[in-house]
Amino acid sequence: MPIDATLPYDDSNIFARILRGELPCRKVYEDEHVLAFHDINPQAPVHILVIPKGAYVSWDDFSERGSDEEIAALIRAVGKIARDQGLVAPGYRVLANVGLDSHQEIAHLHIHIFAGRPLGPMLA
Ligand code: DGP
Repeated sequence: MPIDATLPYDDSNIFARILRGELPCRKVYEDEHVLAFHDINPQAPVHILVIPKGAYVSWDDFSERGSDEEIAALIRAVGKIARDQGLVAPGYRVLANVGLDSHQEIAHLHIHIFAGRPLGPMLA
């Protein structure tokens, strides 16, 4: 079920549980502000989720309340992960769903990195 991105942060969501170590993940990258791991239901040969360690519902919430340091860390991490995974030359897609119409399902900001096959034109 898609979530309403205007609701307050609820730390019972799956990614908060992964951050607390209560659920496993296949980790790709971690630093002070960021964790990245493979998506459990990949939509492409490479499908990585990059999340801030701070408690943010969505890109909207993060862009408003996140510190400049956290925002820089997340954006730099996405670029670094893509470079480290060798995705720049073949190409990759970065996507963040926000709220109901986008079908955001987990109420903790996550950036999708898709790669590993031609991804086709952007969805409307
Ligand atoms: P979105 O629709 O943007 O909220 O994407 C949520 C993604 O999260 C979806 O691609 C599947 C993934 N996902 C859901 N539950 C888990 C989980 O427990 N572990 C991992 N690694 N990914 C999950």
